[in-house]
This record gives sequence, C-alpha cells and structure tokens, in this order.
Amino acid sequence: MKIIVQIVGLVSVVLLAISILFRSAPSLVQAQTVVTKTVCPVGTTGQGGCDFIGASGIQNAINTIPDGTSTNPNVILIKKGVYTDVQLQIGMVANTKKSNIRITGEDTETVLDGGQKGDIFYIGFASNITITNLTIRNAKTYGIYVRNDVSVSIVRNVLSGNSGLGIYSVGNSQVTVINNIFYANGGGVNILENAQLTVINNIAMNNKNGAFRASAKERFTKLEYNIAYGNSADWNTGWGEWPPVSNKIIDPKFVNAAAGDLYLLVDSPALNAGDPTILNSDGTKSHIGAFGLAPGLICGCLDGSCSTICTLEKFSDITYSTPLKCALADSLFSTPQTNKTAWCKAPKRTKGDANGDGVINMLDYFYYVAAASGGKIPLAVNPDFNGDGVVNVSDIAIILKSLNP
Ligand SMILES: [Ca+2]
Ligand SMILES: [Ca+2]
Repeated sequence: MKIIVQIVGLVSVVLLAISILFRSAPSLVQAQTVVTKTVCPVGTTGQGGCDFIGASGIQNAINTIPDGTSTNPNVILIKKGVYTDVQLQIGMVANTKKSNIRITGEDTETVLDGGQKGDIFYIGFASNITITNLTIRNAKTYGIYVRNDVSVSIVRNVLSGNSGLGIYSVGNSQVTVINNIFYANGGGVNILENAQLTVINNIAMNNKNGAFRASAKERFTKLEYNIAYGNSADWNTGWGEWPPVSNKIIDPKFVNAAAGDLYLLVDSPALNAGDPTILNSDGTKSHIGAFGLAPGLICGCLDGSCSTICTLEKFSDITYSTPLKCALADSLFSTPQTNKTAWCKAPKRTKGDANGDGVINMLDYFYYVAAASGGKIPLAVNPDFNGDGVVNVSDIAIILKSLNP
C-alpha cells in the first residue's frame, strides 16, 4: 500500500512537471520569434516577395517594424543593390524611440547612396540598434549621425565619400564601431559632448580630416587594433601616450581602394591582425577592416615572399623564415631570375627539392653545393630551403634530413 502511494505520488510529480513544460513551451517559442522586414531595390520585378521597395521602403520598414528584444532583435534586411537619395531617420523624438533592431545589408553589396543631400542615417532616440553589412556613401553631411540617447553598434560597413564624417555623435550616446572601413570621407569618426565610443578593428584611409577622434580622451571606452593611413590627422594629439599601441599608421594594402576593391592583399598588415577576442567566420583571429584576403588570389611570389595561400611542406623541427622568401641574388644566375612564383608552387622545396620536380635527390644536393660555392644555377632552381633569401649552411641541414631520413 505504501509503495502504491509512493508510485502515485511519483506519477503526479512527473505529470506536474510535464504540464509545466507544456505550459511554458508556447512562451519560449514566442520569445524567439524574430520579425524580419525585407526591402528590395527599385527595379525588382513586382514586389518580388519583398515587404518594401527602394529608399523610401527602407524608411517605411524602420517606421513600421516593432521593437524586438535585446537578445532577439527584429531585422530589416536590405537586399543587395544600389539605393539612391537615401536619407533615413530613426527615432526623431523621444516618443518614437526604436529599440532592438538590426539593419543589415548583404555583404556590403547593399549600397545606400545619399546623393550629397543630407545624412544617410540620422538616429535621434534609439537603443540596441545594429547597422551592418552596408556600403554607406555620398552623404552631404554624415554617413551616420547619432544624437541624444542612443546605443548603436556599427559593424562591418564601408563608409566612403561622405562629405562630413563617416560617423558623428553628440549627446550622451553609446557608439560601438567594429570592423568598418572609412575611405575618402570628410573624416572617419568624431565624437563630441558625452558620447562614449568603442572603436575596434577599423581601417580609416584617405579621409580629409582625421581618422578616429573625440572631444576628450575619456570619450573612448576603447580604441584598439585600428589602422589609419593617408588621413590628414589620424588621432587626437596632446593626450600623452595616445593612441594605444595596438593602433597603427600603416598602408593596409587593399587590392584597389580607389576602384572600390577593399579586399586585402596577401602581404596586408590587416590580415589576422585584429582583436584576438574577435574571430573570423573560419575561427582564425579577426582581420582589421571589413574583408579578408581577396578571393581568387593564386599561390605566387609577391614582394619577395610566397603568398600565405601557397602550400609548402615543412619539417616540424626546422625553423623556417616567416614569411617564406622567394627572392635570391641575381648573381646566382646567368640571367635575372624569373621563376619566383614557380618556386612558391614547389611544395617540397622546403624539404630540399631545389629544382621543384617533386623529388629530393643528389641532383638537388648538387644544386645546393653549386650555389653555396658561388657557381651559377639554372633559373628553375632555388636551393634556399629555409626561405631566408640566401643559400648557406642553414639550408644543408634540410636537404640532408631528406636524403638521410
Ligand atoms: Ca628535385
Ligand atoms: Ca637559406
């Protein structure tokens, strides 16, 4: 009898647990529902499954989208294409404040062009707004103008050709600026009054009036891992040790910035050089700027070094030059060297394959001896196995290791 009571008790506890689970399930699902409004460019056939069309459609999406939650913001997805004469307003007055909204383009191929008429984004009152994956260009004043009581994250955008600044803020806002590129604006970022600014992993190049600036040092919550280059005045001066040492003035080595190609060349100092707590989508340490290595690059010799995408086999207990060089003195050859890219494409070169035929044998050793003793070697041959740019005793250990495993 006692056992039956216990079983009945246990069953009722289980039933209670199940009923609680089922009762709570609908509210859990509700909390995760994200409202998405899609905007497509002018010229989209019919409505094309989009909620709104064109620049005015982006404003309609902003006006009508409900607030999301802090963990699940609602989304305005602006499909790729060029939107002209864009002047957007978010939360003009306090009682139209917008919260928890993510405004995203498609891989910066969504272009919001201001036509030199005003600000592209004017944000008056808003909290937890994210602006991402957009190209924001040709504002008469500011690409993004942040006013009074705003928290906004501006992540992975290209801001270019804006006559005022890329980003300008007054009032007491929180502005987070991560992985953007500011190119050829009146200036990059400037913050006045009491706004607080976090600026990480951005590149500012060829801006007329400053890269990353504020009215006081205290305005910066964080200024780390940014690159400035070719701007008239990069940072504030007179603040003592400023900027923090992770910020650099150096050519970021875009493929062709003037033509709008802001991918990075293989020897870019921005590759995997960003904040180590931020990761790229492939899990590697973050790049600085909005893009990684230019797609379609092939293994080759650039500026005297093999590109990082060349695959060279290495011994784990040998110290190789980093980067691996693909340049040797012309005096080693009877005519100037022309085969540097081929040297980078010989995977076993770093194990002693001097002539790049895929095998390591006495002929490779002979080429090493010839070069090391001042003789001439054929153009296809490179006995610099450790990649430091010279042929000497440090290379012999590598080929002997292959010949006498
Ligand atoms: Ca060989
Ligand atoms: Ca060497």
